[in-house]
Amino acid sequence: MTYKPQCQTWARAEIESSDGARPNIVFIFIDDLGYGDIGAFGSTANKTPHLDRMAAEGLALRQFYVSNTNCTPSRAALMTGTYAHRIGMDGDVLFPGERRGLHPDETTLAEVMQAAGYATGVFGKWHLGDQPQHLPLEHGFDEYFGIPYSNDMWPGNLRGHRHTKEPYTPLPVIRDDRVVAYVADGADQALLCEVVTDAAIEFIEERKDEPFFLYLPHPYVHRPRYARPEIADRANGDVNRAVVEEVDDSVGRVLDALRALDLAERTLVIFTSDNGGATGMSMGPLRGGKGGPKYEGHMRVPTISWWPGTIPAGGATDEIVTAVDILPSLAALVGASLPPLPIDGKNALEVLLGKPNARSPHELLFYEEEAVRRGDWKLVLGASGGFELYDLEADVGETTDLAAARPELVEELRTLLEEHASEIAANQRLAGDSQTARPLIAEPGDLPRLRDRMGVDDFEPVPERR
Ligand SMILES: [Ca+2]
Repeated sequence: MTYKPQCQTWARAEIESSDGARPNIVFIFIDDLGYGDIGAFGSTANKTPHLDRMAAEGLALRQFYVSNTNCTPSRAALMTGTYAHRIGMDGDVLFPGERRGLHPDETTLAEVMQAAGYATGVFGKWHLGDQPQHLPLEHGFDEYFGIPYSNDMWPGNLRGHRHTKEPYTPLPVIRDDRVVAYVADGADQALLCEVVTDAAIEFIEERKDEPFFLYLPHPYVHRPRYARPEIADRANGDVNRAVVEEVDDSVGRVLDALRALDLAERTLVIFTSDNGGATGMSMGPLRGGKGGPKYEGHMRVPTISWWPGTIPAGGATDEIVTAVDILPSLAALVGASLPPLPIDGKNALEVLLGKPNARSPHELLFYEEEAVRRGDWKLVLGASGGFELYDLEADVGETTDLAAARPELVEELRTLLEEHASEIAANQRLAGDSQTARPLIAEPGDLPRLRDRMGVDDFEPVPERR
């Protein structure tokens, strides 16, 4: 990998759509999907024709990394272009009624887009704080529909709250800033992919005449997994496969909606996952999965960018792009200002758009504060409890630890990692803190079940086999 300095913001004329309009942006963020779970990234188990077509018409980013190995910090980094640790959003995920949330002084990608005149909508799982001051409408989104945190934080989780062991309060479904329904059971869980897709498409249709930023963070394929019978049947009863294929359906519906409205050539769509695959998912050739030491499978995620007429069809790149680069890259795309507080991401727009000879803006890649990559060399605080050294060019599966053979390189990379951790520790900012925090709903009360709100009849969902 050759290092080149970050490119400057592009002149507006270079990034306009062919008809001169500013491009729309759609960012699809799957929960816990692994590197090897879609056909375009080598899956033979899952049928993902829409994602395969998206890759055939767009660009596969084979070395795209999220910044963290679980939901809350990964989303915080994506939304702010800043390492989660720097802004108090690292560590464990947020739980219902928690005081912590994204600080109001942080600038989100949605606020960047809003300031540039974009309509903004988020449909799906937020997970950056469930208190009123932490919800999406307080962070730059005009519209929101979805669940405020993970779908396993509900009374159906009989183990209770991970820390307090208390039973969970009902899982709310929120429209804008109001709770409008709740996820009552497995049947409601089985509708979560479709319901957020419906809301996203409605947003596209309503906002088709203005530039829009659509963020679609799917609650799927996070456990628990349930499927409607017809979708489970299509996947031979394999619910892990069924939920991936339903995500593929969702992508197909979104791209079809853009085509039908004649917006395909003026819309950049990016598809990726928030962290490595959870149990039942595949990392392909990579080691690891959700959580745990920072092996490639924990943080390298299947990523596709698509913009017919602008991104050349059928390409692939091995240039490194990270989730914190999305904010500055999209700000450059639309000619927006960067946040006033320092961010960590760099402009990787040329790589995202598949420009010939585009280069990664990263000389070093940090995997939280536990691993660092320079070129193809990677030092990781591994499962052994000590530092392990891998040559990713020869050994992408991180099977052969070369630390003992290259002590001087280990020391050099370790120093870089320590400097990185020290710099963040010296420049930390606070998370938001709600002193009146409590769960959004204590009981369902008069709220409808999700399927009642959607007008769907009762059905028997198919659960994941344990
Ligand atoms: Ca996740």
